[in-house]
Amino acid sequence: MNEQPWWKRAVVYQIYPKSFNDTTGNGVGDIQGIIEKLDYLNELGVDVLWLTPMYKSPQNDNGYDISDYYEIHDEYGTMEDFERLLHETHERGMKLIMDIVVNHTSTEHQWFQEALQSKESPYRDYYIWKDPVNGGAPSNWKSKFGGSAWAYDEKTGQYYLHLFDITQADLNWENEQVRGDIYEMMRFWGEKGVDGFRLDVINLISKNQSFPHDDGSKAPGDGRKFYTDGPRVHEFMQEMNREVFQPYDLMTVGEMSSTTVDHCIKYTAPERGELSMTFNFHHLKVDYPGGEKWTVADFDFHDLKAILSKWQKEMNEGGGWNALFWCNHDQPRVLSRFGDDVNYPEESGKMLATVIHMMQGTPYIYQGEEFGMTNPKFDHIDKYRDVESLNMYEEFKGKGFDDEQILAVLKQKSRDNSRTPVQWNDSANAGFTDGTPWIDPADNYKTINAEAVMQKETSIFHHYRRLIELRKSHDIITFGDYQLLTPDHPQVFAYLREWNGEKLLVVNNFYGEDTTFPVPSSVDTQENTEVLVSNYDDSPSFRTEISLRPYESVVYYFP
Ligand code: TEU
Repeated sequence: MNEQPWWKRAVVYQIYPKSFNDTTGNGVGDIQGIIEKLDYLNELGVDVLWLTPMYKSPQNDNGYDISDYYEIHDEYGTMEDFERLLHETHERGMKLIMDIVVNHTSTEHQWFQEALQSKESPYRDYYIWKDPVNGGAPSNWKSKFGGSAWAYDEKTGQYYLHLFDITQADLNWENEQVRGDIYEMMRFWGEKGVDGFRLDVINLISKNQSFPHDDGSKAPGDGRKFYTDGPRVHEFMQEMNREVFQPYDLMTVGEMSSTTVDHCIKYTAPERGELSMTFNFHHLKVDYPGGEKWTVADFDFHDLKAILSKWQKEMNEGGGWNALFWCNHDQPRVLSRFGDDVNYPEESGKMLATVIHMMQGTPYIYQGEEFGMTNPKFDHIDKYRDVESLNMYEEFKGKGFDDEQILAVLKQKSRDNSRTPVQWNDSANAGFTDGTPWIDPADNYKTINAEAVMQKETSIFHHYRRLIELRKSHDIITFGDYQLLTPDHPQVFAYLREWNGEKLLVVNNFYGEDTTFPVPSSVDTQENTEVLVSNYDDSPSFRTEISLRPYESVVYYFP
């Protein structure tokens, strides 16, 4: 197994710099703030740090709108600061990957500014421009942040495409020069010594070149089928791999919007030379009834198990590789979403961690998840910052909803739920800043904070440490086959991992009531086996009928 790439055994930690740690007092996190916390991250035991975009940006989408790929955004620090961070990370034996956003640039990027000058500009074709159709937009596609995906430019009389915010113009990947410039930029970061990339919405870069109307009966104007995993996307990934990833030996993770298992196998099967691994979001849509995100809803437990299990099984069989995660900067906090952040924060936080960390793939931890950060439950629209949330607020106001109704949805679904400052200690502003934070911390920071959990041996933090250690000592966690044992149990998510004659039985109660799990007779096990990890200090030793307390989670290892 030693010929396996290093990142298969790795655990990644995601840093959202804006909310991580502020050392200048301007209310925004910075690079020096990350450096200060490297020892903490090292103690947690993670192998790789992923930084969301830190490039120069007008920050309309918190850095996913890049205006210069070669510069560090000044609120975060300088290029020298970045180089020091990279050095200090490497000194501690960790690696660092950058977030690369190349589906679009900010409209403030020089390429777009040049393109705006005239239709003849050499940069015009760097973006996607279309003439009006019947005096309106070229197609009915919608932006993912609300409204049309096309914006009209008065001066030149054409529309440009923006799948996200109006200030995020989609690049034209059909243009070879665009691709060449992007690869050159990526090599610049490769030369600096970064260890890999997380590639933002990379499966959207190849569009159906007729940009057709989407008449889909369920969601007219959705448009996704014309640009998701599009016609030339695998060709582009292979080109990028040859031009950049291979020469610098980079680890890469693609963020795949609305993708399929078949495509993700193609993106990640090693012999195809595309990416190391992929994020997909299907398991995080189990609280979108009928596909609708903007509604208050419980999650569908049956679907959650089915979807995660499908990806475990099919990616393994197809030779692909999953990135495993519950949360990121676009998702609500997992503890508030699939756990119980009021009655069982410790138990459910640990249980959720175990569920993901015992699966096949490379786990990602989102800042603060390791000690049980929750949604902030903001009760006023003034507290929200995210462009998507603010757009939705306006859209729903326009449809006649009142504040109370809209806030109930944002409280559950807003991306700001995971963007509040990391709660370092119980001092003012959770120890994140001496100034005024760009977004308020959740007010539970007095009790839920990194300092407190590090001192307590039985805390969620130490549970995460243990899970990370186990991945290093038990290859079955990384490589074993996967089988779901409880597709229909109303409360239990239990699965079996098998590898080289070893077995791992992972049993989790997803709810606040006691329950039992009768181990299927097909699972050939012996009594009194080792409990590898659990979330109660007196978890039962193995028997064929396992009783579980609220959110109880036990992992049995059969060598
Ligand atoms: O997100 C891509 C994406 O489509 C979603 O996760 C999106 O935020 C969600 O569907 C909205 O409900 C990536 C980045 O992670 C995100 O922060 C950026 O805003 C987006 O791309 C544009 O660059």
